[in-house]
Amino acid sequence: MAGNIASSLLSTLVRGSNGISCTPAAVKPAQLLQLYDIENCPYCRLVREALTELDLDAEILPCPKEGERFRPEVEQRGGKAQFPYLVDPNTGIEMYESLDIVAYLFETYGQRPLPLKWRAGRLQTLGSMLASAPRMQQGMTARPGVSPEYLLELYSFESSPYARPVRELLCEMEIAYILRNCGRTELQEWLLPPVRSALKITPRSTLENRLQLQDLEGRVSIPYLYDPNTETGLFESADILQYLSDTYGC
Ligand SMILES: N[C@@H](CCC(=O)N[C@@H](CS)C(=O)NCC(=O)O)C(=O)O
Repeated sequence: MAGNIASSLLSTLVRGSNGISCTPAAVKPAQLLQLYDIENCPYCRLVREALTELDLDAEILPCPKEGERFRPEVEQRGGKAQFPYLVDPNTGIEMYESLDIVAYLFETYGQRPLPLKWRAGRLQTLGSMLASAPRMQQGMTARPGVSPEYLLELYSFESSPYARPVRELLCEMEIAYILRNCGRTELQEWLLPPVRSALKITPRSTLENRLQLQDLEGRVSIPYLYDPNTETGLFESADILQYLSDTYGC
């Protein structure tokens, strides 16, 4: 597990502050956005970073290589197996191309100019490719798993080194989930949860998902998985990975 987190941390460091801090979108979609996604795909990462930065939730439909659960849907809807693929039931728009999707999200929901870093889109793609390298094949290829009846919910932010392995396993197992974004808006949130507890600091986030988690569990630590099928809520990436394998592995 230590090696797993170390290489995940390397991916996080490569992306600098991308996919961590957020300024919430001006408008929140009434219905969940749907993202057909491969976790370690550098293009998909860009879209998930934008989701964190805009504080937008989404239903993630994992499409790892050799996956049979959601891949065919993309081919039927858009005509080819290329990822990411965004479906927005609020506007009826469906689209390929990571940088077009990022621009669409900022325009439609952010309702603010596309930040400068996103205008240098090709540089972002290159940086994201470098961030994929340390994770190699993790989160890329399907492994057999059972499909839960109700959608799991993952409280996460894109560049969390602890949330990444959980998203990778969900992707490999082709388990669809609601991505509940929990980006950072407060300086104190950069302190790791154990340090916060030791110093008795409770950051006062205004983000809906962070407030919800604080109310639900009395603390905010990322990742947090809620499984409505078994009414189980879990912090700690290692425990979540074990739970997913035990509950939905074949
Ligand atoms: N220009 C596209 C490139 C997307 C792309 O090449 N995605 C790869 C995954 S990283 C893909 O769809 N490969 C086909 C496959 O996985 O079957 C974008 O920015 O979205």
